[in-house]
Amino acid sequence: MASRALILITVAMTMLGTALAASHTVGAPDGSWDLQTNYSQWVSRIRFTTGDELRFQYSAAMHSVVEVSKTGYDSYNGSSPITTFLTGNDVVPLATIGTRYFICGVSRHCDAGMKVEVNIKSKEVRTVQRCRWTGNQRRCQSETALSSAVSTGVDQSTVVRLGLVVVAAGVTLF
Ligand SMILES: *[C@@H]1O[C@H](CO)[C@@H](O)[C@H](O)[C@H]1NC(C)=O
Ligand SMILES: *[C@@H]1O[C@H](CO)[C@@H](O)[C@H](O)[C@H]1NC(C)=O
Ligand SMILES: [Cu+2]
Repeated sequence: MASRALILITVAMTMLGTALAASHTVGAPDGSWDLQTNYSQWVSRIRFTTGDELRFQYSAAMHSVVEVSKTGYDSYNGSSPITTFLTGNDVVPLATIGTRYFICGVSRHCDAGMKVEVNIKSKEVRTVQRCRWTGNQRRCQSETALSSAVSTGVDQSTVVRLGLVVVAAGVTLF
């Protein structure tokens, strides 16, 4: 019985990881990668976690995407790019924790606001278990939530919450 429980948990974790990786179209839904969108406002509404991806959608004739260092970002300088994207439908996987910086490579577009700074946090799976006795049966409910390791210690786990219910009838599964 113990090994069956273990398999159940493993499957649940894998599904969580896949199902909750998000694709963030930059600027969406109100804007896109353009000269109008306020990107600091856009990022403030989103939680970026490892495994997510950014998608830049724009007219390739009008704009580009240049990933730069913080120095390049702060000085609107794309002359030492980390990566340059030009297709108009560029996907950037966010594989690791950290801050990444993107600007438009077209002259003066960065100064005009086409710059976005993305802070990628870790994906942390937390399982909370509650058990209750009814007669001689023990029922356990296990809730798995995704949260992010936030340096301030503030719990912001409510963004995505999946309830996983495992009922153990008469046996202790966990
Ligand atoms: C973008 O939005 C932020 C936060 O709402 C605001 O402080 C800032 O002034 C805006 N920037 C521009 C260029 O409108
Ligand atoms: C941009 O950065 C490069 C080095 O990365 C530097 O040589 C160049 O002078 C910078 N341009 C401006 C306008 O600051
Ligand atoms: Cu541009």
